[in-house]
Amino acid sequence: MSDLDKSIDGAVKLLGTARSVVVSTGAGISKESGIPTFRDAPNALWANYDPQTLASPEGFRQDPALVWRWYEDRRRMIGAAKPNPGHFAIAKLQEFFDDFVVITQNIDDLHRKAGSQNIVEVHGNVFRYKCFDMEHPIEELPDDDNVPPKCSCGSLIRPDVVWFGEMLPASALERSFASLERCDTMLVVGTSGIVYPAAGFPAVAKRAGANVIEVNPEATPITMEADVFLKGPAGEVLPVLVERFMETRSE
Ligand code: BJW
Repeated sequence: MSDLDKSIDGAVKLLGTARSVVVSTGAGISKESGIPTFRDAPNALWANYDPQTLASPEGFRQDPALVWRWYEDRRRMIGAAKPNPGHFAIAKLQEFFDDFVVITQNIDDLHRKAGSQNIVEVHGNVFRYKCFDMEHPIEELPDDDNVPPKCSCGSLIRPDVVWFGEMLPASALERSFASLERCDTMLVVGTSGIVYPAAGFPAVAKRAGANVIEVNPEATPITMEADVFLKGPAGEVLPVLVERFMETRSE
């Protein structure tokens, strides 16, 4: 039996006694859908730009057209992507628990497309828009030639995502902390664990007494606080984990 097999058995045991589960995901879960992670090598078109600068209010103020085009480009790529076996495994797992919440830092909508139901998007969604100055939600983009287009209030329109230095939506934070404080098992998938406050979510769950299972091909700052570390790509590890968990349920 390989080390990974043993660890998966350990994770299955934890899930076997779980009643309240939080799954917290980052860019790594969507990598096997063809969406580059945030800290991957940038694609050639944007190789000269730093995502940390583009994904910030300062970056937008400095060059709104550049940031708008970066998001248009990513939105097209994300729109063409499909959920992978990792997303589907998480959606399958929800069927076994009355209390099951997916907290995602991703803006790509792939958990919803895979069938997950109770999703908290802490960094927004790239398919929604709001205006920069007043945060008016924009239902339909105006049909004009402005780049970025303008809200009826005159402000520039931006994607409804959370940039560095911005507050996360209060309702998403409230739902996240409530679920983290009541869960007994947390699955952390595909996040580098360096962007706060999401990087602190496993510590919140641990303090509240939960077991933490991490899935990632690389160790992260979260690995130290994880009870079980499943080293590998989510699209391979999660289907095996969920399959074995389901076998124990039918025994
Ligand atoms: C696989 C895989 C496979 C690969 N399977 N896995 C406390 C301390 C220090 C700083 C701060 C702090 N609190 C707040 C801050 C400031 C800042 C912050 O955290 N900075 C750090 C960089 C130090 N945080 C904020 O500004 C947040 N706002 C906030 O807290 O407001 C209050 C406040 C403000 C200012 C000061 C203090 C308080 C907002 C953060 C918003 C982040 N926004 C972005 C962009 C969203 C829109 C967009 O996508 O364009 O969110 S940045 C980017 O990082 C994106 C991601 O959601 C986020 C996290 O990235 P993630 O998901 O972890 O991806 P990667 O690429 O980093 O890692 C991928 C992982 O997958 C790796 O581990 C791989 O190994 C793994 N992987 N293949 C599984 N197949």
